[in-house]
Amino acid sequence: MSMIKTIETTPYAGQKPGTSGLRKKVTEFTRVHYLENFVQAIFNMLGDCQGKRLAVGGDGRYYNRQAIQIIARMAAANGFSKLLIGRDGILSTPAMSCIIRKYGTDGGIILSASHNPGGPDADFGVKFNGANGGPAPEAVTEKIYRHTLTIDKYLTIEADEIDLERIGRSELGGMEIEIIDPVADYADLMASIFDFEKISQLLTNRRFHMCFDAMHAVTGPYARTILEEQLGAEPGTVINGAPSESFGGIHPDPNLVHARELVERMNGDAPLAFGAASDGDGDRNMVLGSGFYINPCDSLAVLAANAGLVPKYQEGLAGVARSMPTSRALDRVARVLEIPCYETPVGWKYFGNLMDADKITICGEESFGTGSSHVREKDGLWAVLFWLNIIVKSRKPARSIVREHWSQFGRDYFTRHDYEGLDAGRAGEMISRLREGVSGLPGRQAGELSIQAADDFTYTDPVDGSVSEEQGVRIFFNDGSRAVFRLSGTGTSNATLRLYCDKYETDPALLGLDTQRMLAQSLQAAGEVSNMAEFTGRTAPDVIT
Ligand code: VG1
Ligand code: CO
Repeated sequence: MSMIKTIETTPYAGQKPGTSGLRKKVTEFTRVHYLENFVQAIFNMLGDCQGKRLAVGGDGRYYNRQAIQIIARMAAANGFSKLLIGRDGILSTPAMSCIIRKYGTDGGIILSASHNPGGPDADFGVKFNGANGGPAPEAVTEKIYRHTLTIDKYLTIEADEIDLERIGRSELGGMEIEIIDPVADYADLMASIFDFEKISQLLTNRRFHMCFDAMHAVTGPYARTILEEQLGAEPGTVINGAPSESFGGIHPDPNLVHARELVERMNGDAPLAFGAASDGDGDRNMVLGSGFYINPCDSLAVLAANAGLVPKYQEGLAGVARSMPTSRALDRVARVLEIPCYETPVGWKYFGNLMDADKITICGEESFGTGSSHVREKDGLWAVLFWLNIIVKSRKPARSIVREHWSQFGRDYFTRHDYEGLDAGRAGEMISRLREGVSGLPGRQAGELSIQAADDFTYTDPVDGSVSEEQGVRIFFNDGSRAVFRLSGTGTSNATLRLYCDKYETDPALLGLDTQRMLAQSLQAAGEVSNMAEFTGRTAPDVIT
């Protein structure tokens, strides 16, 4: 048994987990004891770690492997009995959730900054998931944070590096290490949910061509195994499929701007039938029909409406949920299905309790995230397989599925405008002003519209009663449209302001129009009410989705 070493340390300010774990620049994470402090704070939050088992893995970005070596030595010193690690240090976020649940570990540590870029000058992140496989709820991240403020020592051992490449068991300072295939368990789970036989018929049909853009990130090995090897899609269906430490120098963010190669293949003279992309850690998805962009809010609603076509969900859904800024398209489906629809704050951690209590089966966010109770994370590849399952069973192309959905339920036009790199003080002030004045907004005129209702979103968890306040300012206009303001909690420099806007239309003549035009009036009104131009110094957003 190796000697346990107690290393003295002092707290770092700012180790407060945001929407999804602690995200910082690599240059910050590699400061002396920085990562160690945060990891020890997680262990201190867990209490007595003797005999506990943990899963560890990440999205393959720069510093992933080094971080795993550090965490393994610290886990051994803290008394853990076993560590499950994905081969090469790889585990997508949904695969991690699957592993925790399948092997019943006491939790898992995910090394990822999701869609944020990777590399020595880019971003890194650490997220703790609990025994249910889901992101730690607010009460837990708060405890971890409090430990980071008082930390004065951490435990580690002196030991050789563990070999991350070879599947199998070994030992480190009295703790068992098991290197596992990162894909196999996840692939088995997918096969138990969807109609693989039917999907395979579709993917081997010579007239159906699709493309999956893994964006040089973690989903590559998963998509290649499942789509190409198991379901028989032609080789080359998965592009950018080898995870790289810097994600090939791009943002592994599945949207129309960053997934350029995919977007080109979906448009032009000979567009493919179906396209999809996933993000750095594999939990997000963007899906595209032939020359047709599918908004994530619509995608979520379509999946819920057609869940009966998927073997796992054919008995029906317990309920559904969406994050507050996500359009209300899902609510309309829930009403028809006569199931409850919950509205939660932004971030996947709020869905966990609802799933654990069997209140919901499917949920999602406007930020390209959809998932179900098969794990406790959003799941990119799951959403893609869901779409393929619907396409083959309904015998309709993606575009027709969405168009018919709009004719049946009406269309919720939705957009998000991001203002990036803002001065944090000014952006914070803008939100506080809105918040303070929110009760005076109803009745006020804004541009061409008038305000009917406004509030600062507060969520009371229906399962444990915990209350989350200040989750975004909502403004409801007299034409039924809605605007939401909030600040991002995942950035690593300055502030990002998000303005979300949606509007419902049922007139058949108004279902296929341009989103920005349809929402222009509401966006204008929202800008006026918030004095956005004055606070941000900007006249246009940096990113529109
Ligand atoms: C963003 C999205 C949110 C998502 C979060 C983590 O958070 O808006 O919906 O849950 O990223 O996704 P924020 O606070 O920046 O708006 V991921 O794929 O980074 O784990
Ligand atoms: Co992600």
